[in-house]
Amino acid sequence: MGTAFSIDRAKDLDIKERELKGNSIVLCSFGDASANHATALSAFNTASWVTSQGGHVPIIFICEDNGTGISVPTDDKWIEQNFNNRWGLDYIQTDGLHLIDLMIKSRRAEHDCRINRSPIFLHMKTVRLMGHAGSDVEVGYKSLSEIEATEFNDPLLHSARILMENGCLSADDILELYESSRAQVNHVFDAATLRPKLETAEDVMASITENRIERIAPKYPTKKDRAALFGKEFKRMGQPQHMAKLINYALSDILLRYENTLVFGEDVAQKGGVYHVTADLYKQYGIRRVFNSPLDETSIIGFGIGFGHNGFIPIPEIQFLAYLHNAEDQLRGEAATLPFFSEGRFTNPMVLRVPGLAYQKGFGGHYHNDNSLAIFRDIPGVILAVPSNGADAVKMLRTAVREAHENGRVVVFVEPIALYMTKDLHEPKDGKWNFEYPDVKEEIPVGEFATYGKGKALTIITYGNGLFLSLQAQKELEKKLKKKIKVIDLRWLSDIDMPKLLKAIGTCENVLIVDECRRTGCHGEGLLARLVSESKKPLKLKLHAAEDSFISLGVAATATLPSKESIIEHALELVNG
Ligand SMILES: Cc1ncc(C[n+]2csc(CCOP(=O)(O)OP(=O)(O)O)c2C)c(N)n1
Ligand SMILES: [Mg+2]
Repeated sequence: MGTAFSIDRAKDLDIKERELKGNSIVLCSFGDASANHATALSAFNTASWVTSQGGHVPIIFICEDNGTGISVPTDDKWIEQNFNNRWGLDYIQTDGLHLIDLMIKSRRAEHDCRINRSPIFLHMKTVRLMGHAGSDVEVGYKSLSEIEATEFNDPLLHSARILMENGCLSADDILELYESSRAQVNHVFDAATLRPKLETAEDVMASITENRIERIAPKYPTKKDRAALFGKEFKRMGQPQHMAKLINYALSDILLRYENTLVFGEDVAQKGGVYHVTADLYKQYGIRRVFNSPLDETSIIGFGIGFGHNGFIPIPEIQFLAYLHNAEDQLRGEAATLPFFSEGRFTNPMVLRVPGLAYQKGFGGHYHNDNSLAIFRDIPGVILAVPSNGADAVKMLRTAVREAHENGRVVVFVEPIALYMTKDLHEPKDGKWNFEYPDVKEEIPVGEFATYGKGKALTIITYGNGLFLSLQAQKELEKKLKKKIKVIDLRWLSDIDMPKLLKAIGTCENVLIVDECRRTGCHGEGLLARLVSESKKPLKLKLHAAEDSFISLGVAATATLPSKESIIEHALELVNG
């Protein structure tokens, strides 16, 4: 669906990296049982939704209805009743056992789809022969008479009969066609079995991040272009600003530099996002590059996947971290696995922005303040960025887009909501969490962490809100300990450079990991294990993570989370204990 949506958009915007011709259409095939799947329903719904908004989604959904999903029957009328009358989705039914009907209806579907650039549901009735797969024994759930009745309706025999009855082919022609097809299949089979096999772990893993994209990032925009884009704001860009504003500037600049980038998600266009992070982008770039999605996270990432296939670098937004779970299969089962499945022939470059994590004041609860990134810990190949301040966020976002553009990578960019508008670090009006907008050429490479202080009494390793709180704690701890400590901001939670991290810990014995996420499955848990197994010298280690709880409302909103005070307490226990 996303790919279909990308076709006319790529043509309109004249995206030079586009893969599909402007008049292409997409054919999406699936079975009657699969038509019930949430992901499939999301695709049908979103294709109709985009059509209802005047958008173009040239796709033919072909449902091969054999009346069964492995052993579970589908009612004869189920598919027709469900899809026959949906707004924005044209329904065409065809008899898969009747070759001529099939050809006429398929051509009509293709013609209508190509001309109208709108979705079609082609319902093809057929049969299933010989069980679902090798290990499936039909007699376990079907009677012999049912199996015989189906065998009698072998589509191949029906097709041969129809071709002979209509004088298209003779019996000999059909047999010849049959044998030459057999030879062709055997040939392809032999070629496939002779191909080199994957043998080592390195062989297998290369394809997780492999890509055959040969792209380099476009030139930086000129000062003149940027001045024209930002208008009055251009002069103000030198002043220190909070993270939300800085990310907003960065997105504007990215859209200017990379003509193949798109920003979309719930409320990102006219409203400018719930936290105004995408404010004005719609005005600057228009509806073709900055647009609202339907309320469906599956489709948001689905759009991203499809646009990524067709030369775009999508920058979708999931409105809040907890809602990522509604779409996690798009990330794990589709986007992240595609290069692996295809030996890098296909990738889904994308930068998925996810405002999230806890500590919001006066708003939140268990959805809007969710504090778990565990879902991203076990997806191979996904880059995970969690900036802690505006300047880092800008530089990391640029890296994320370049990684997607040049290397086809999927980058998840988690923005700590509580720090969006934060300006002060130690005391009101100190302005220490406001930062200047970094020069357009500045980036922070994946895996590069930041170190605050050089002290050896203690190393705190953290990220996101944890960094903010640990820097507050650092000030007091150094007074209490009468010694200096250092705080490390990981910035990237994937691709942690362990040798460099161990070097940064250096001769320091005490290491406190501060993780704002729920203890079970948090990245700090993994880091703890790695430090134990990879450090050559014994370390005194402690993990201070959030409780295994959801976030409550009201005064207890931060009760389960690390705080400045609790960090100090754990640090003193570690150093003095
Ligand atoms: C998300 C998901 N759930 C379950 C399965 C296991 N599975 C594979 S095929 C199948 C039945 C599919 O039936 P249908 O969509 O009617 O296609 P058919 O095999 O009949 O062509 C199931 C349950 C799967 N592949 N993916
Ligand atoms: Mg089926």
